Amino acid sequence: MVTFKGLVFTAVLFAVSLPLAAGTGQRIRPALPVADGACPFETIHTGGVADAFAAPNDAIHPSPALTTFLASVSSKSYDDLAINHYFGDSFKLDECSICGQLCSVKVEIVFQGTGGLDCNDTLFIGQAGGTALFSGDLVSGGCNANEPPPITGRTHAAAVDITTKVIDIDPKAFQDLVCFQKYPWLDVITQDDHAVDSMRLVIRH
Ligand SMILES: [Ca+2]
Ligand SMILES: [Ca+2]
Repeated sequence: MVTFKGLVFTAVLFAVSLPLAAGTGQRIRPALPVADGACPFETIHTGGVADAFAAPNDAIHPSPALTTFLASVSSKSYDDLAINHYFGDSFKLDECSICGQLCSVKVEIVFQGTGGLDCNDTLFIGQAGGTALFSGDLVSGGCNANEPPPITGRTHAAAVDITTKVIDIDPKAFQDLVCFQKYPWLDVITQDDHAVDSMRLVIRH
């Protein structure tokens, strides 16, 4: 019998060969069985490459709504260390993994401060210009938090512990928002003094 831990290990080995989703730059691991009777499958969408901010910068593939928003502000892609810029990217969703039984929905963001006033940065998960499923501090505790010093370059980034933030999204709220939409997307926006290395959306269904 395959264990959940075994599947996580398999996913790491498999990550380099994930297929590209049609019309997007994100990679989606095919739904794999997991040891959970209620939700026997796990689908993972990825954005960017988990490469410790290595060059070249990973491209974003924003939804139409997020594209409109990013055009109205100073914005940047993955791995870009610029301060005072918004980062945004989108997951293009598959109704097969969002409209049936859902047990958990998680967004994982790998990021690091890059200077400026990074302690007050914010995170939005939802649909740009519309409903938020999460809206709050990117750095838990805000400016009272003991955030690691900002990274100053790609070489420096490889030498520090990079932060991974995991946001648990309420499965029902997620489903109410995106299921049965004609072109469902989930947008992620950070503001404004961090670099984002990569993201994952993990759906248990
Ligand atoms: Ca800031
Ligand atoms: Ca990256």
